[in-house]
This record gives sequence, C-alpha cells and structure tokens, in this order.
Amino acid sequence: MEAYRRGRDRLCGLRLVHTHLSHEPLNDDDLTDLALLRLDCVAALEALEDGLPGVVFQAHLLPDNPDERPWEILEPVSVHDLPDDFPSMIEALDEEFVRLRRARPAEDNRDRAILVNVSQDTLTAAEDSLAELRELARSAGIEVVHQIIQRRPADPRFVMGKGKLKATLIKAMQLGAEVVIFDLNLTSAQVASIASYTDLKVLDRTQVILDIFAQHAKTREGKIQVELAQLRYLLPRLSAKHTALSRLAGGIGGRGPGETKLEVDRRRAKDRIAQLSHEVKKLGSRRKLRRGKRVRRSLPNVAIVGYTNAGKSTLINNLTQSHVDAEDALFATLNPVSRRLRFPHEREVILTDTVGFIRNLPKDLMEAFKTTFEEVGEADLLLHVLDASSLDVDTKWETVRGLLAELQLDAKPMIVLLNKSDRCDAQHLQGLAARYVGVPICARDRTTFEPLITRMAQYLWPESDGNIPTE
Ligand SMILES: Nc1nc2c(ncn2[C@@H]2O[C@H](COP(=O)(O)OP(=O)(O)OP(=O)(O)O)[C@@H](O)[C@H]2O)c(=O)[nH]1
Ligand SMILES: [Mg+2]
Repeated sequence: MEAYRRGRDRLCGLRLVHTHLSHEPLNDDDLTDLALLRLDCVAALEALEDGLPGVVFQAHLLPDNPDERPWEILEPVSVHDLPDDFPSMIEALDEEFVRLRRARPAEDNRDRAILVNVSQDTLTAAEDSLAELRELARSAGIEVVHQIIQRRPADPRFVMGKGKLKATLIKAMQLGAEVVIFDLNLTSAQVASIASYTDLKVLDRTQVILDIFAQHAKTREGKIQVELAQLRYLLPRLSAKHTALSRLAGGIGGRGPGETKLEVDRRRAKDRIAQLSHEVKKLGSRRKLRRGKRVRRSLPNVAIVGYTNAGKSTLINNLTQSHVDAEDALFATLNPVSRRLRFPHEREVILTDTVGFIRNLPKDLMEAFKTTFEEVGEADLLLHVLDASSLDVDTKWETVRGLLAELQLDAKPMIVLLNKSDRCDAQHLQGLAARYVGVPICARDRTTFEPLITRMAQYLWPESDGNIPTE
C-alpha cells in the first residue's frame, strides 16, 4: 500500500475487486477496508454455481456530508451492465473530496486534527478538558476540525470502543484530518493497537504539550530539557512492535526523536538520555553560581506564578516596562525571566516571570519544571496570577496550589491576583476576592496596579506599613 498513499486529500488510486461465493452483499470488513484504506471503490463479484459472474455489489466513499454517511452502497447490477465510464466517476468523486477539504486558504498548511475525550467524568468536566486540549492544539499550530466525547472507562486496547474508533477514523478520513489526539496519556499497548488500524498520526495530550515546548524552547538549557522529556516519554512507548511513532515524520509530534532513529540503536537513545541529564546538571550548577551572585546583592525576590495563559508575562511587562513575550497561547513563556521593579524610596525588588502550570502535567516534564523553579525557591514572595475571567478558575487554582506543593513552594507568602478583571462582572469578581483574598487587577492596564503595589510593599517592608505613594 505504501506506494499508493497519495496524501490525505485524495482517494488512494486502488480498487478492491473480489468474489463472494454466494449471493452476499458487501460485508462490514469490505466497508471498513474501503474507508480506512481510502480505496477508490470496493466491489464484490458474485460467483455463480456454473462459474459465471453474476451481479456486482459496489460501494464508494462519500465526502463529508450532513447525514454523516461514510459511504454510498450502489444497487447491485449485472456485471454486463456496469457503466464503462468508471474512471471519470472516480475522478469526479476525488475532485469533490479535494474541493470540500480545501475550503481554507491555500497558505494554511497546518495539520488537521480530531480530538477525542474518553472518560467517565461529568460532561462539563469532559468539555472543559477538551476545551483546554483545543487550546493546546492551537498553541501547537494544529487546526482542530472535529471533536468526539465518549463517556466510558478507557479501553486498555483501543481507548474507545472498537466500533467508535472505526467511526472516528472514518470521520478523520472524510474531514482530511492527519492527526487524532487523545485527551489522555496513551499506553504503549494502546498506541500499538490503534496504529494497526490506521496510518494517521496518533498523539496524546502529553505529546502535544511536549511539542509546544519544543517549538518554544529557545535557550540551550530549554532545548535540552525538552529533548530529554521527549526521549523519556517516547522510549517506553517504543517497546511494543508498532509503527505509529515512525509516522511522525514531521510537523506535530515530529519535532524530536523519530522512531527509526531510536529503534536502530536503542542503546544510543539511552546514552543520549544520560548525556543530556549530565548536561542539565552542569547547567544547573552554573545557574546556581550566577544566582549566588544575585542573592548577595540581597534584593528581595518576587516570583510571578500561575496557570498558563493567566497573564503573568503581561503583568511583568507592564510593571517593569519590559518586553517579555506575552501572547494568547499556552506556554508562551518557558524560561524564567527576571526584571527589576523599582519602588519609591530607592527600593528595588527582582521580579521573576515563570513557566505556566497546567493540569495533569506530564511527569517527565515535571523534572524540567523543577529546575526552572529552583530559582523560585529563593523567592520572598509569590504573586499568584489567576485568570478571573476563566470558567474553571477554581480548578486552575487547585492545580496551581497542588503543583506549588509538589515543588515545595506552598509555604511561601503569596498574594493572589485576580487578573483580566476587565473581562469580569463586578459581582463575580467580588466573590472571587472574598474566596481567595485576592486583589483584582488588569495586567494590561497600569492604572489598576496601585493596590497590588501597596500589598507587595506591606509584605516586603512591613515596618513602613505599606504607606508608600506609587510613582
Ligand atoms: N483582557 C485581558 N487580557 C489579558 C490580561 N492580561 C493578559 N491578557 C491576555 O492574556 C493572554 C496571555 O497573556 P500572557 O501574559 O502571555 O500569559 P502568561 O501567563 O505569561 O502565559 P504563558 O507564558 O503562556 O504561561 C495575552 O493575550 C494577554 O494579552 C488582562 O488583564 N485582560
Ligand atoms: Mg508568559
């Protein structure tokens, strides 16, 4: 089949013609092959007792349609009545597929993905989780064309029911999706069984997060951390005999180690892990040295922490008039960035922006997080930026609290900032302010910073009673 893959947008150019010994129509297997192999057509020719051909049962695929019909089963006709313009019929069909899928600007060559959530959570929880996966996909540069929720315990082999998996793959075929992203972390057995059904890229949530990190890592240390996390995550998933990962030739999930490279010499991959870990350690001790110098200057350290996309970088930018990358994407910031913040009376603090938190943080990335948060370990005060306008603000709060505890930072004094106050109504904000003892701010608007500055000063220089006019 390899030679007949003509890209996601077309039928594969092969027709499956076979005989059925009794007067049986096309069966389930025939139709599944038709869909998953993207055959031009599947035909079963009835073999009569005398050996002569009887009727032909035929089916072909259908482009995406409102009735969600994957294929068209044609009326059986005698083999002598088959139309002889078959090629032009297939060509027209092929063009229809291409036309429907190209309904987007030609320069848009993002991967198209179907998102799948399989869980026994409440529907709202599943939808929230999918909304976040959608954001993750968007931040990774993927276009989401469809999403599916199935409420059941995840199947150890196929994640979803086998029938539902087939339906999902057919939908992907119809919509021209190249990627199926599962909203959970796949086991190697699941990757293997799903891959045996399809040549689509099969990814999970962690791989999307790792991919965003790979795209955003700019410093040497950041790149090493990400490669290390990718290797650690992928290596155990290569143990089963499967090919899903080798299909990650490029694009999403393809930045990082490919399977062939790893399979050729797994020991080399392990050596690479050892070597990278060593380098991370070396860079870590160098950083400690640098930090030592800063500590000696004995300026108070204030760290900005919070869920990803909460507005941490926007805040540091507007507090210190600097230009840290801030954008509407998850994990825009990967490396901690420090800036000086001047207070009146010649006082200064070091303000540090950090990488954002996210729920179900992959374990392998937690290591990378730990190093970037070493610096925060010396902070005198944390500013916890909460996106007050987000629907699941409480879950985000819990997630950040949990991760801070894991990083042993939960005992630090902390000011909670209710950010994006411009997008909240007053009542909602009041409720949150009471619940979290939070200070409402709008990180985009410097005129809202005064209560924050006062609270910070109260913490840092209690003797002056926070009674400091802002600049
Ligand atoms: N409406 C509104 N938008 C805001 C506010 N603060 C930040 N944003 C927007 O929220 C988005 C995320 O802001 P960032 O500052 O990049 O968030 P972050 O917490 O640094 O995110 P990561 O580094 O990706 O974890 C950007 O599009 C900001 O412009 C605010 O107070 N109001
Ligand atoms: Mg940021």
